[in-house]
Amino acid sequence: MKVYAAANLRNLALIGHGHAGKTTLVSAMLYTAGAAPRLGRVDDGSATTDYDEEEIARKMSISTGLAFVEWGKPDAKIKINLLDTPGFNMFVHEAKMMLPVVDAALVVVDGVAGVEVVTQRVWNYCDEINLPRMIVVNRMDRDRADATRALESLTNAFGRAVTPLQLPIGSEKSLSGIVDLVRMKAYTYEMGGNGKGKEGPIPANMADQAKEAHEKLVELVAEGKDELMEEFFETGTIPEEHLVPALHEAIREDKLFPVLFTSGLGNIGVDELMDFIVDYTPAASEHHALTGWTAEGGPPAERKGTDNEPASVYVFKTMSDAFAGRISYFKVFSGVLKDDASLQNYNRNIQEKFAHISLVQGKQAVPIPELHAGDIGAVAKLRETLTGDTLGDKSSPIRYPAVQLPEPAITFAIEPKSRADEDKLGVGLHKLMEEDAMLRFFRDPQTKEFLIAGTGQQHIEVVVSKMKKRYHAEVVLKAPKVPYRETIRGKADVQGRHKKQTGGHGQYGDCKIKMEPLPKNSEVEFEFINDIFGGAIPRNFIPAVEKGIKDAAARGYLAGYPVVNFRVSLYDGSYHDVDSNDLSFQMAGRIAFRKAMEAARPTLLEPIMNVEITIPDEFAGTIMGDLNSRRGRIQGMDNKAGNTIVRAEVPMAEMLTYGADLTSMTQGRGSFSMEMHHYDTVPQQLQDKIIEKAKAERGEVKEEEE
Ligand SMILES: Nc1nc2c(ncn2[C@@H]2O[C@H](COP(=O)(O)OP(=O)(O)OP(=O)(O)O)[C@@H](O)[C@H]2O)c(=O)[nH]1
Ligand SMILES: [Mg+2]
Repeated sequence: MKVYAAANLRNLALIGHGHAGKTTLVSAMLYTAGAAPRLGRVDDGSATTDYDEEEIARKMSISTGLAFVEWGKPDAKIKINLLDTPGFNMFVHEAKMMLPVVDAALVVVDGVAGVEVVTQRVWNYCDEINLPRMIVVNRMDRDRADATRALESLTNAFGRAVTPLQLPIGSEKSLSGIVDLVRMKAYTYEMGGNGKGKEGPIPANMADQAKEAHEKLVELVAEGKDELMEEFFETGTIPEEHLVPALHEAIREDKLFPVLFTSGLGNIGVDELMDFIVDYTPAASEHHALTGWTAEGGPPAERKGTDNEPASVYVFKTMSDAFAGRISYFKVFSGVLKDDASLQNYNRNIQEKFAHISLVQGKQAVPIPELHAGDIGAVAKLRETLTGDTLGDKSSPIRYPAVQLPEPAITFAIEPKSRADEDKLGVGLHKLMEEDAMLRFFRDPQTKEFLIAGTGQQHIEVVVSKMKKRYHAEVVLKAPKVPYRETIRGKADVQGRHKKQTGGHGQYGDCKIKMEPLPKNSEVEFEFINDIFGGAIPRNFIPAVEKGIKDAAARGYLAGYPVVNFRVSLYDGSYHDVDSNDLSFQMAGRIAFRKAMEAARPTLLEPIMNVEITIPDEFAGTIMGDLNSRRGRIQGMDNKAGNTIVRAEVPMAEMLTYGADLTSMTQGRGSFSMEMHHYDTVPQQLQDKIIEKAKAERGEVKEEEE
C-alpha cells in the first residue's frame, strides 16, 4: 500500500439526514475507483461502511464507518479518506465527533426531500468550526426528485453561497448524466453501470441554462478578486486554469458551497464527484493550524500539521471488537508515525505501542508501514487510550480539545434478567461506553437503581441488543424511578425525648430543636447549628443528635424520599449521668426530627427538566399541546429552516417515555434533549397519590416512638 503525504490526501466526512444515501455513495465511490469488486448495497447488508450486525439488521448507519479510495491520474494519485457518519438523529453526534479530523464535509441531501432536520443540524456543526463543505444532492433517480426545488431549499437554508457546479441531465428514472458547469462538458452514464462517465457536448436543450449557470458561477468566484474581475469584464469569462484554483480557494474559505448531483445507487456522477473532491476540496496540507494546550490548564500549543514537526496523534473513535479487542482510530495531526512506534499518551501519562498500524476499509485493516501528517489510520490493543486522547513525542506534549457533546436525553433503569447476566452487565456496558460517547451507566445514589442514559429509545435498544449478542447478557429495561425529594414550608419548635428503663442500664436522651426552611438557593441541603449553652447536653453527645436527624432525613417523612433544604438548631435538652449514651441521643434526634416535620408543613419536590425539542414546523401545534398536558411550561420558541425549536420546563415524571412518544407523534422526525434544571413543589393532588403509593409499598409500617 502506497504511503501518501498531506498534499495528496483529502479527508472527508459524509454527513446529512438519515437515508440521504451517504453509505451508498461511499460504496459507489469504492466500486468506481476499483477498491471494491461490486457496488455494495445497504439493503442487502453488503455496504462496506455498514458492516456491524446492528447496522445490517436496521439498514442504517449507527456508528461512523471508514473507507478510502485512490483516485486521479496514475502518476498523480490522491488518497481520499471517507468517514461515513450516521444521519439518524439519535446517532448524529458521531458526525460532530468526526469533524475535527477532516478537511471538508460532503453534505449529502436527498433529491426529493431537500434540506431536512438533520441537514440543518450537521450544517450548524460545520459552521461552529468553519469547515469547508461540498453539497451532494443524491438519489436524483427517484420519483419526484427535483434539482430546482432541492437547490431552492438549500439556498433558503444556507444562503446564496450555495452554488451549483453541475446540472443533472434527464430526471427521475431517466436521469442519464450531469453537466460540469466549470469545464462546460457533459458526462453520460449507464444506470447501474461502472460509474465511468462518457464525455460529450452539453445537450442542445440545456445549452442556455448551462451558460447562464456558468456565468453566475464565474461571477461569484470573481467577486472580491480584482484580477479575476478585470479578466471577467474584459473577456466575458475566466479561463479554466484561473477558475479552478479560485474556486478551490473560495470553497476552502467557506465563501462558496458547491452543489453536485448524483445517484449513488445508479452510480451516476460518482467519478465526477471524486474528480471534484480532488480538485476543489482542501488537501490535508491546507488544514488550518491545530491548537491545543501542552497540558490540562497549561499554556497553549500549536502544530501546523507538517511531517517535520514532532508527532501528534488524536484518537477520534474507539471500537471494541470481539477478536481484536480495542481498536483506536486516529488522525496523525503532525509528524510521521512509523509502525511499532511508542507514543506518550498526554492525557493519561503512559506510553502506548502502535503495533501493526493500518488503514481502514470498512471492517478490514490494510497494513501500512507509516502514516504521514494528515492521514487517518487505526491500531489495535492500546492499553488505556480512549476517544479524545492525544498521543505523541514525549518531549513535545500537546493536547487537542475534545468535542463537546450534549447531555443524554433519556434514562432507563436497567436490570439483569438473571444472576448470570448480572456479572456480564457491568463488563459489557463499560466496553460499550468506550465506543459510544453518548452512553452513560451509573447508579442513582437515591433510588439505588442502575441507570443507563442515551440519546433516545432506539439508541438504548441498540445497546441492549449489543449486550445480548456481543456480551451474552440479557437485561430488562424499566422506566427509572423519579428521584422525588421532601422539604418543609414552615417552622417548628419541638422536643424529642428517648427514655427506656429496662432492668439495669437505661437509655436517656432529650433534645429541643428548632427547624426552618433554608433560603431557596442555599448551597447546602441541610444545616445543623449547635445553640446549646451551659451544657444542657454534654458536648460529646451533640454529634449524635445531628446524626439521628440526618439519618431520619435520609429516610424521608412523607413518602420515603430524602428531606432537603432545612436548617435545625439544637438549643436545649437534658441528660442523665448514667443512662445517656450516643445511641440514646441519636434516637432523641430522630424523634425530634419526625415531630418537627409534622409541624413544619412538609411537602414533596420533583425534578424539573430543561427540555429542547426540534420538530418540523407542521408538528409544532401538536407538540405544544402535548407539552401542556405534561404540565410543561414553554420557555421559548425558534424557527430555523422549516424547523421549530421549542424550549420548555417539564417535570421529569411526565417525560419518562417521551422518546417513544415524540417518535410516534412526529413519525420519527423530531428529536429532543433534556437535562435536570431544578426541583419544584409537586401539585397537591399528585402529592397525595405519590404518598399513598409509597405507603402501600412500605406496607404501612409506622415507627412508634417516645
Ligand atoms: N433510488 C435511489 N436510492 C438510493 C440512492 N442512494 C441510496 N439509496 C437508497 O436509500 C436508502 C438509504 O441509503 P443509505 O446509503 O443507507 O443512506 P444513509 O445516508 O447512509 O443513511 P443513514 O446511515 O441512516 O444516515 C437505501 O435503501 C439505499 O439503497 C440513490 O441514489 N437512488
Ligand atoms: Mg449510512
